[in-house]
Amino acid sequence: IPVKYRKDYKPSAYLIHETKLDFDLFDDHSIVTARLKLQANPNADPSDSLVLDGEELKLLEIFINGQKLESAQYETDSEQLTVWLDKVHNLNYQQNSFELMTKVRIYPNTNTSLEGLYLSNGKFCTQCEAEGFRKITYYSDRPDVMSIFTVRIEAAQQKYPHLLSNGNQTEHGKLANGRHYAIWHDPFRKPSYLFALCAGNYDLLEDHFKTQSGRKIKLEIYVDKGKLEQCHHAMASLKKAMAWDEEVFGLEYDLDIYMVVAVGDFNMGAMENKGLNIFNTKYVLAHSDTATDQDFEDVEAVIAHEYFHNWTGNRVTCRDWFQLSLKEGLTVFRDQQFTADQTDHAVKRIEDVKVIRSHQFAEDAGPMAHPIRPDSYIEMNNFYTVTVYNKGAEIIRMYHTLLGAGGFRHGMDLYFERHDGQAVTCEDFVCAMEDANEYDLKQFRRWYSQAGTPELTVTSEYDELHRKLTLHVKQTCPDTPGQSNKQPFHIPLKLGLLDKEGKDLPLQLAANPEQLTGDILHITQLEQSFEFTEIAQQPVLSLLRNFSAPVRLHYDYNDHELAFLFAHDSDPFNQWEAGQRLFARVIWQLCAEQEAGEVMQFPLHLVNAVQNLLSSESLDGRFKALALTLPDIKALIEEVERVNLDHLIVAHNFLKKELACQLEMDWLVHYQANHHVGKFQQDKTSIAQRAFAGVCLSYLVALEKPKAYELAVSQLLNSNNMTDAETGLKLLMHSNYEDKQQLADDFYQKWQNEDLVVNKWFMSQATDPSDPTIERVETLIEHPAFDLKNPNKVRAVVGAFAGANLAQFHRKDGQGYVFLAEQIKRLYSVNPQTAARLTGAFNRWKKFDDERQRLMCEQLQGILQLPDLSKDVYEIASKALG
Ligand code: DPP
Ligand code: ZN
Repeated sequence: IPVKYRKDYKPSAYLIHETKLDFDLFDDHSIVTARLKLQANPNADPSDSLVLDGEELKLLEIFINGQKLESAQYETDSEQLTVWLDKVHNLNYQQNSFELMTKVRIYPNTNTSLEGLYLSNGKFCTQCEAEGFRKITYYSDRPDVMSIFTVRIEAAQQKYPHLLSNGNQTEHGKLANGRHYAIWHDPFRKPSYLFALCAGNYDLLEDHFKTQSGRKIKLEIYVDKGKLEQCHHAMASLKKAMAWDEEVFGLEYDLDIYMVVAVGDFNMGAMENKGLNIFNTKYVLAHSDTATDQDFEDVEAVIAHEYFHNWTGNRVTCRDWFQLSLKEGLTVFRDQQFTADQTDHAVKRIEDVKVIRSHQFAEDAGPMAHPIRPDSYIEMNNFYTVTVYNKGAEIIRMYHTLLGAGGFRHGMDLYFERHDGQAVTCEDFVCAMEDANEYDLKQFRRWYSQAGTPELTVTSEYDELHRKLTLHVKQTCPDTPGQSNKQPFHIPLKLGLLDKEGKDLPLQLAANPEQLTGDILHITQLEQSFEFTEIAQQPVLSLLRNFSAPVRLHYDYNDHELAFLFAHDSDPFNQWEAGQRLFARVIWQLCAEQEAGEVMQFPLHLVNAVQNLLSSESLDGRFKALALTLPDIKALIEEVERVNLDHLIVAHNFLKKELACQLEMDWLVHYQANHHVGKFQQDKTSIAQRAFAGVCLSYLVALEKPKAYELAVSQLLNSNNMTDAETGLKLLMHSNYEDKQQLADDFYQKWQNEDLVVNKWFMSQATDPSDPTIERVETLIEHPAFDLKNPNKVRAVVGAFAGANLAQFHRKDGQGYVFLAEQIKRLYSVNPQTAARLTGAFNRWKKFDDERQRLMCEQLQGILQLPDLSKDVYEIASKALG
């Protein structure tokens, strides 16, 4: 199985100046005619053969400059078309441009991979990133080949009244036999991965946006019939995103029309095709009856993300797929900033860091560890990862931290000034930041090349006599597959020193003042010491404020210091962090007690800390909800070399239940004060109250008392919004409530026509930690609402089970592993991408006990034995076994 390497990059031998595509769409096949204006690339090695990518295409005709090619002049295999240009008569292919015409037949109706052109709920749509365009026509399917596209679409008018592609519609009309056509022209050069086509019968929401320069942009959202009422939030989000990008980055939209099409069958969240975004319905549709507050926030974020790609991704794109983080890390950072501005900076930061700790740290420490700019891959689709996206965004955030908002903006301006219209590299981005700010980023570049999560170990000494505080900082980074002996990173360590009242003391270094910028300490060496002067009293250290770098921090806090930070830290991220550390310490202590065969002891000092937080008048409800949530088990697992999962789960449950008991009245009082049944509102205060009330209810349900179950049942049945209903449903499904099956059945009856709600129903059952769940999940995949071909459904049942139900997935008898492997076997030829994602659930097998390790490896080996295994799944499974 071939591996692709970043170092092997070569420019394409031929450029494609113009791309004219004709689509003749029929229910059972489509004919695609491509007319490509090609020219030898002056910046590449000359070649006598033209090699184009193409997969699953039936070549019907091939012409060059109007000359029909004979079989001796070209060849096709399962991946490529090769034309021996030197065998084509009278063709001066080194000097002149020439036209290649191909006509192919494809079968969108049987395309279940959801790459290329396919049908979703009776409507045509495309997904081309990363390498799906080659399933549509023969092409140089790589991001550095950019072309002007003109697209003609023809289809039956009644069934497919809307015919959409990128850019502006220039023509449309009726044809014989009930067919019609439309022609679209995109004036911006683009790579094939940004091509899109949709054809179907949709409901359409129309609006417009006036840009800062006064241009009026048409905005259109296309959805399945009957879903119009669920589009208004997406439209409002789009307008907010457009305004934000003008305001914060001075970036205005460029075409006259911006379209979003929602489809139910989609591998990713959404796709930023030029002028024609295609979205998973999950990230467009939102109505308070069917979507939670979190769903609303997610829709807003993904709408913004894809919109922001118009500049960071489309106007400036990637030279090759190893550079993916160039557009994704940057665009995730931009959408994070946008959401923070719309909601709450601290809450958003905490949510983003939770993703890093639970998912990215795990990836960075596992068999798939890769730098944000990978050096090699077998299947590019496997590299749309939390590392490339979310750690990539953390790296961009560090520029922002180091250079300030103004410096970051200068760097962005220079980046666009230099590279608008080009396909570039991560290195080009670093250079723009460096040159715009005259800032040396030589060492900072290591964040692009070295994988693994750096560890910072900090110790401190206070010298009362000389009013000095000395910090000793050590950095290391573990070996990762193919990389050892890492060089030190440039790590911005944001910190504060708190006096007895919790106020921040002024920061001043005794020597090397350049090592401190404001409250940022520059960690650049393997070991460094810093001396802070004029520190009048022994301070409490608040380190890595706002999670200023994607690292693990080790500092030996005692309980008293953590409680102090939890109560006083002016940095809300670290305030939350202190609480999480307090909880984590208790959980590990409870594990140790089990290990030693002792009775678990609940430490009463927690009660005070939690009670203070609960009753705080100044803290936001969403912040409280996050601070009262126990650390995620996945993140905890990443804190230790190997885990006794059974003890960890027992400890986690014990702590939750003890906190529930100790503070029973408090949970109830705060629940009642924050849970409202009256008129539904979705302002910030109401959202915060729902979040807070939801956490209070989760503690009450942990009491396992009839009274508490009644509250949850009442919330589920009487709520007038999906946030409250889903919270009630989930808590009950995960409890021992005896009538929970009846509640589940009723919920399904009520919502069976809303796919996205049915997915919540699936998920709440698949994540039930109790023992009969595997058997239950076996029945769910037989349920009429389940569909193996629909990734959202697969994720809601199988993905949720394997990724978010640790107790059952890791059941001791290995049945959880068997179940997952069986689903991968059913799926790998239907949808290789989604099957590969599922396979990743085995990645952390080394964390567990010998028996679980053995059981997981057995399943991975079985997967590797499968006939015609897709390279997507092969790459994940083979790397997992190492
Ligand atoms: N659709 C994916 C995203 O927007 C890939 N570009 O991140
Ligand atoms: Zn993206």
